[in-house]
Amino acid sequence: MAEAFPDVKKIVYGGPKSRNPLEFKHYNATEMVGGKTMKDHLRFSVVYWHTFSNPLGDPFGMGTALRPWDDNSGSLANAIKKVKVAFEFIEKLGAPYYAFHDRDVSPEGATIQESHKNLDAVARALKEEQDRTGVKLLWGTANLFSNKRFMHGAATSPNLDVFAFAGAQVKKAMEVTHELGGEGYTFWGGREGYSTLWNTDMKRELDHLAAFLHMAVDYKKQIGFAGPFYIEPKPMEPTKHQYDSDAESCLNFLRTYGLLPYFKLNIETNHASLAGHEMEHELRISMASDALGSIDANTGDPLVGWDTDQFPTDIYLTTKCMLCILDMGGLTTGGVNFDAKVRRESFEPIDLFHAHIGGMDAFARGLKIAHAIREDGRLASFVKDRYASWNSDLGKTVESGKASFADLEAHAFKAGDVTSNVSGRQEMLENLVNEFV
Ligand code: XUL
Ligand code: CO
Repeated sequence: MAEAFPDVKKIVYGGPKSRNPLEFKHYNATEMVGGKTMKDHLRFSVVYWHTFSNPLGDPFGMGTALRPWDDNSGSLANAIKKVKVAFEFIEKLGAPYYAFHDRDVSPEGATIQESHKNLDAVARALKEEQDRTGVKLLWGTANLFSNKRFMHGAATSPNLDVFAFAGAQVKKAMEVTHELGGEGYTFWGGREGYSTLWNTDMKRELDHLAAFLHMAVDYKKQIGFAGPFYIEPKPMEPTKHQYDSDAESCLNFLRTYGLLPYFKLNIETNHASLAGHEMEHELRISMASDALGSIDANTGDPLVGWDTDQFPTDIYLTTKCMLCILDMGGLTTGGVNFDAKVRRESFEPIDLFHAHIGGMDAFARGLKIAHAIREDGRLASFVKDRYASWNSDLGKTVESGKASFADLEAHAFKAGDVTSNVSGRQEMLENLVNEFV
């Protein structure tokens, strides 16, 4: 088969002075940062859906993307042909991982049995290309939101037939993910939420979702799938309220239903901003429960109210992400997964390279800056010193859960009115970070 990107050679590291848009300026896969290669720190992943299957439509207009490899037949043969294109792209880019939904890679058949067969056929092609290139599967997932049968949700649908269909689909997607050596499996509740509470029994829907996820846990054990499950929070869109609204609501749900031991969170930047949080907030709150698994690296546009899934280019954003990731000791099964799409106006195949190169460079810079901030140590010591009063005997008693209100009262009576507050020094710390950016 002729190459899909004949004008693009393997993307190499050209260094910060390079003026070649098809070279990395900062991402140098084998360069060591703090005892680990950039490749191992960042674990970049390309998503199949936006990169190879998204025609770039928006609510006001049809797709604009030029994708010469797509004959728009929706046929199995075309899907298998596209696998080669995808791996040519990923290999030339030098990303070690990819991620997919079942329906991005293979077409839905007339029956679910036929859909399963289609997926098996494409999985064989994916396996061949994985073996040929060494590119690995970061995670798989099932698309439980595009087909009209999922109009009321999947695991939270009021219709048990839909719930069962979704179960059959996830079962198969888990099997295929496992066969392909996937390092994790993601649940994003595409339509698990509601549009109006007039027609919704919320408690029952949450119970159903938990039952569904428990079945997934049982099946994971049955087939010996060792990787973690990820839940990907998102507050809204397409429904007005999604049950997996943000990290805290996911953690509460998982704990309530005894699911937390089996799940970590996959945090996406644009979803965090739709939830009214900073990405860093979502990452830190996940880390507080030892539940940060992976990130969907993208960004929104503050002036456009929806999930625009743009490529991340903001160095402060990537620095904050990498500070969190380094603070937790690095990614293990997770990755920096570009759940991002080129703009509708960037319709040529080459734009896919520009977008990914920019995202990878932005994260490489974020990594280097975050590492330098940690090496410098001033930021961390400031935070540590800010809590110095807690190193007292009383502080230790409170933190060990042994103090009472009477102890606090005795302390307050003795200390009198508080004169010991010190400045939070926000501006000084912002300046300090700017020394490194
Ligand atoms: C949707 C989204 C999904 C998930 C996988 O906003 O982020 O693509 O990442 O289903
Ligand atoms: Co995502």
